[in-house]
Order: sequence, then structure tokens, then C-alpha cells
Amino acid sequence: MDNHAIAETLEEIATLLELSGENPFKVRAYANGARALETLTEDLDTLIAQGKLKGHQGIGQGLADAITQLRQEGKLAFLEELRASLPPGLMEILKIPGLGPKKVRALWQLLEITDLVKLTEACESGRVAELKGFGAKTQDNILAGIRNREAYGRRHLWLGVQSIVGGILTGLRALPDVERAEAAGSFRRARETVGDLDFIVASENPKPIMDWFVAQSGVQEVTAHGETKSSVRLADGLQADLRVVPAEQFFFALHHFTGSKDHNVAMRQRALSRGLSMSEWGLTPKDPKAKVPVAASEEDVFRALGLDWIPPELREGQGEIEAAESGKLPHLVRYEDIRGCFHNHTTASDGRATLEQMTAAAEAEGWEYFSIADHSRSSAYANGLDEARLLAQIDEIAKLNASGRFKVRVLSGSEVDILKDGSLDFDDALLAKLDVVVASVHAAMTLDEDAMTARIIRALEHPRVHILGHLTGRLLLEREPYRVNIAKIVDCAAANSKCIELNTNPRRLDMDWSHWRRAAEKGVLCAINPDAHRTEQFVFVRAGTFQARKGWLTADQVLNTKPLAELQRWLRR
Ligand code: DGT
Ligand code: CA
Ligand code: CA
Ligand code: ZN
Repeated sequence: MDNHAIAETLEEIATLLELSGENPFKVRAYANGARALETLTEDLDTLIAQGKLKGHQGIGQGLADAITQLRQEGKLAFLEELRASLPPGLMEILKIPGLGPKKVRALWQLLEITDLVKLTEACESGRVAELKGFGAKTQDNILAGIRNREAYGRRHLWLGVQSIVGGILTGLRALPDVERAEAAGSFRRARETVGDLDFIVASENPKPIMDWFVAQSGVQEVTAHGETKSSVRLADGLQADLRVVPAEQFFFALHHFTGSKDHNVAMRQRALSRGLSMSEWGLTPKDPKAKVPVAASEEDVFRALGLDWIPPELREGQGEIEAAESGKLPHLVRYEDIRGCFHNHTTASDGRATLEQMTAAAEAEGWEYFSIADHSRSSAYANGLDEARLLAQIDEIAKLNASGRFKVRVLSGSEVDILKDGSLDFDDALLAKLDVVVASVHAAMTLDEDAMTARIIRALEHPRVHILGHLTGRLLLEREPYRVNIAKIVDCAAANSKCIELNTNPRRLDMDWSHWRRAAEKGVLCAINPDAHRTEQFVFVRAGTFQARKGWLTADQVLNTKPLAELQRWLRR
């Protein structure tokens, strides 16, 4: 196991120990151990070999043994026993927002609740509200959380399935009978979450392809194994469908199964109005004497209906066909257009990499610039910086830039908290010293819509704020957006020439793709920001660019495409 995986395992142990009612010191030792590993700068194997793990950052003997065993064997007998000693349903209950190990243990010990069914019953009969430390509001929140979980449980984050899709495509393309293989469906359209995966293959000999598909590693259950279609269930309940078609049908099938349904309905209507009937197999003229359209590419499918090729991200039935008809499809932003990003954390707040490590990674991305925006003092949970620490960081960044060690230009910034009344966590004099100010809501998320909207507008109107961070606070498949009037925020950003962030953390993707087209038409610039807390998370910019494309954005509507000098003029204006 690598450090990150070991840290996650230690965190799991801490949680399980707390559920078992172990003493808090032991729980904390494992939690601290996890943190120590995440921030370890020395090489773990060297520390183990030299016997120096014990005593390092407060790591005791027991913990040192556990880490060594995880590193060398990847498993721990004591963890297996611990898992087996607890009702398995508790882990499901733990995933409900607002329920930590302490509360889950109380539910278990006092009400014998060991799964979501029992928890639902107990909430509905009002027994949970009567428990000390719970109350009616908590009970309502738990019920809402269970309902959301049922809806969420069927979908998966786009970035979470990307490598699975890549692996299956590589496997399919390596088979001798496969002429072409592509992923279709919501994955190809870059929806922020996907229900199931859809693969389309061109081949004259489906059988060995189907046999490979249902037998590939990772398959937990085969739900269909047919001549032309098979379906399997992979880890986490993710389902994958494969359809094999003859080569001449391939691009029609690829188009059909890429969807969306709304897009397909509009395409079918357009086909009908041109005397063609459209299906997943092809285009059939109503006049039997007319020539049957063929497609040697997906462009041909669109061309047969008098349309420009429509990028999959735009196929949501929101006017893309009209735009394609009149040659007005936008020239969408590409990752190659991106020159940097503006919202990243370091070990100064809750990031896992130092300023230098982040800078080296940004340089490796080939970026011209990037900005650090650590949390501000009110985000104490994230070790937010106070004035003195922020001033020191500004200085450190200036020195790093002056040292000439890196070509990439580091901009100093802050992800400054928008306080409950819409004021900012730092005074104007300090904000004036920063290159980039990102303002975000991190607390008091339960305000009503008017209060939240007024709060964010006040912050956005502040002359020192450049970018509004994660506008709605949603966490995909976990937490609903807070109540806020997005149209009013967009109007405010337009009126004040402010930028709104497209936070590309795969769990956020906030502001949502569906709002960008309108926002950009009003003149609001988009900042594609990874909100990176570790160097590997710079990859979020790549994935997030698909969301910007889904929002119809062109390169000149994205702040990250500005060359440094132009960017600095924009920031300082
Ligand atoms: P998902 O899986 O829920 O994230 O979304 P999709 O879009 O991948 O939907 P899925 O897997 O049910 O079907 C793939 C595509 O196949 C869908 O986007 C459009 C096409 N399709 C499926 N069923 C229908 C249908 O009843 N009518 C039409 N017009 N197209 C359909
Ligand atoms: Ca699908
Ligand atoms: Ca499907
Ligand atoms: Zn944030």
C-alpha cells in the first residue's frame, strides 16, 4: 500500500474503534497516524528499515507495527477482526450526512439500530428524536439523508469511472475481432454523474467479444450474456452494457447510445421532416427508391440530416441542433487552451503538499501561472491562515518567484471566507496585497434563499474579490446545494465584471454546466479551478474542462486561457 492508502486504512480503523466504544486516546492515535502519513516528507521504507517510524510525529509502537504491516503485506489481521466484530450495516449508516461514529454508536447501543431499514423505522416513529443529542431536526435530516442516499446510490461520479472506462476500452480494442470500440452514454456526454456505462463495438464476430466482456476482471455479476448485447455489474454496483454491431451500423449506434434521449428525440423529428426514419441501426428513407444514407464517421450521421457534427458534451437537447443547422456551434474550450488555475491549497491550510511541491507539479503541467488560495482564519477546521501567516505566505511566494527556480509564475491569493453577513474574513488592506481573491461560503449554509443570495452578492460586489468559489456548495451524491438564487448571482457577477468559479473537484463541479451558457452570454467569465489539495488533483482541471465545454464555453470565456500579462491586467483593473 502507498502512504495515501495506508492513511485511509488508519482512518477506517479510528472510525471502527470509535464505533466499538474504544477509549478516545486510542482512536486519536490512529487518526493522528493517518495525518502523519499524509504529510510524511521522508521515505516510508527508509523509516521502516532504520526502525525510526516509532517516535516519528508521535507514532507509537503499536501504530508503527500496523503501518509496517500495511506497507509490506497490504493487510492487517486486527482490522479484519475489527470489521467482523461490528454489524456491517453500521458502515452504511455512517455515510448519512451528519452521522459520525459517536451518533451511530448511540443509535446502535440505545435503539439497536444496525441498518438503514431499522434507522428509517426509528426515525418515522419518532424514537430517534427522543435520544439525547439528537432532536427532531436531526431526525428529519437523517430521513432526508436516507432518501437522498437511495437516489444517489444508483449513480457514480464521472471522474470515478473514467479509468474503468479507459481500461475496458483498452481491453476491447486489443481483441482481434474488434474493428472499433467507443464508450457512449452519459459518460461520453460528460455528465457530472453517470448511471451506467455503455460500450459500442463494431465487429462481424461478436461471440468472443461478449465472452471477454463478461469474464473480464472486476466483473461481480453477469446480468445478460447475449449475441449482440451483454451487461455486467462491476464494483460499487456500477453496471456496464456492451453492444456489438456490424461496421456499417457502428456510427448510427454510437450516436444513438450517446444520447441524450432529448437530443435523440429532436434528431428523430428532424429526420422525419426530411423523409427519413432514424433508429440505432441507421437512417431509412420512407421512399423505397431513395438512396440509403451510410456513415463512415459520426460526422456523416449529422451530415445526412444537414447538420454540423455536434460535440457529445452539447447533446442535451438544449438548442444544439438549431446551432448545428446554422453553423453556429461554439468553438469549445479545450484543455490545451488552459494556461493555469486559481484555487489551490497547500500544507499551510488543509492541503497535503507544500508550496514547492505544488509549484513543481504546476510546472510539470506546463502551466504559465497558478495561484495559491489557502483557507482564511474563520475556516479553523481547515487550519485557515490568519493575517500573520498569510503575510508570511505572500512573502514566501515572492521569494520563490524571485529565486527563478521555476518557470511557472506563482500568484498569491486566498480562498477568503464569506462570513454570514456577506463581509469578508480579511480587511481590505490585506486583500489588496493579494494577486487573486477567491471568496467562498464554508459555514452557515442553512440560511434561507434571500439571505444567502444577499450574502453572496455583498461579497461579490466587494471591489477586492475576483472570483466566487463553489457557488452552491453542493457535493455530488452527498449534499444538496444550499438555497441560493443563481440567476441573481450571475446578474451580479455580470454587472460587476466578476468571475465565477467552475470548481472541478469531481464531487463539486460547481457552478453547474447547465448555468454557464446563460452566464457567459451575459459576459461572466469562468475560472476553471481544481481546488487542489494535493498535487495529483491538478488532473481535475483536465476533467473539469469537459464541464466547461458542456456549458458551451469558448476559450475567450474562460479566465484560465489568458496569457499572464493579460491576466494580471484583468486582476489589477
Ligand atoms: P445514465 O446511464 O442514466 O447516466 O444516462 P445515459 O444517457 O447513459 O442513458 P442510458 O444508459 O439509459 O442510455 C444510453 C443512451 O441510449 C441514452 O442517452 C439515449 C439512448 N436511449 C436509451 N433509451 C432510449 C429511449 O427510450 N429513447 C431514445 N430516444 N433514446 C434512448
Ligand atoms: Ca448510461
Ligand atoms: Ca445503459
Ligand atoms: Zn472552498
